[in-house]
Amino acid sequence: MIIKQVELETVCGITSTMPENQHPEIAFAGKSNVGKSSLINALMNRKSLARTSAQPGKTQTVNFYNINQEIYLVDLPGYGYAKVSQKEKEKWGELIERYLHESKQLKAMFLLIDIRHDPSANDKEMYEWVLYQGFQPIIIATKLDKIKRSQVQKQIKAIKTGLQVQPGTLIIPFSAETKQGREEIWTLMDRVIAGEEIAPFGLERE
Ligand SMILES: Nc1nc2c(ncn2[C@@H]2O[C@H](COP(=O)(O)OP(=O)(O)OP(=O)(O)O)[C@@H](O)[C@H]2O)c(=O)[nH]1
Ligand SMILES: [Mg+2]
Repeated sequence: MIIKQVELETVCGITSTMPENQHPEIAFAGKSNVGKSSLINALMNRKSLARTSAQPGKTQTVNFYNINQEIYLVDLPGYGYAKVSQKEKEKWGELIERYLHESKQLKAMFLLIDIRHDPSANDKEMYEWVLYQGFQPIIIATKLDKIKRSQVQKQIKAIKTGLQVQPGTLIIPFSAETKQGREEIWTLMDRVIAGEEIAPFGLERE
């Protein structure tokens, strides 16, 4: 896709009503600090439209980025950030859950996992929960520039094993620094825009 126009169109907090968008949505989930907002910037060719931070817990709302009036990238709050209260964690969890339940345009979910680390219990929970919601998430292994090339296959295997991914699950290594993986992710998103299912659905959506 040639990006002509991008805009942060809607920001939803815990008390907001979700928008009833008319174009396909693609959502990005993952633990705090994994690189969701950085990936969204890279996909949009913007340096800082999606706010990023070295401090975890930067994105605390569901943010809808409209590209060319054709597609929405949806930046979700991160989970698993130790420093917020249990109550706050529950609120963010509810926000993500409400988005997944209420969106009528959500066509694909990307789940981001830091390529340097084995998936956490929270990652596993999120993966299973997304499956349960009827999506087979595409995994993006982030921060590819932070490991040696010789470690990549081993870490991808660790992610596969750690999450116990469904057969056929795509895992795409990506770096927001070098932009490696960007084209592959856009190819998938273009197929979503064209109305194709980009991953086999393990379960029917409710
Ligand atoms: N080296 C490197 N750093 C990255 C990469 N992606 C993100 N970062 C850094 O990791 C930190 C967190 O990135 P964000 O994009 O804000 O992460 P997030 O998942 O949106 O975090 P929350 O909004 O807190 O959930 C920032 O300091 C980024 O610059 C990457 O591919 N390579
Ligand atoms: Mg963020």
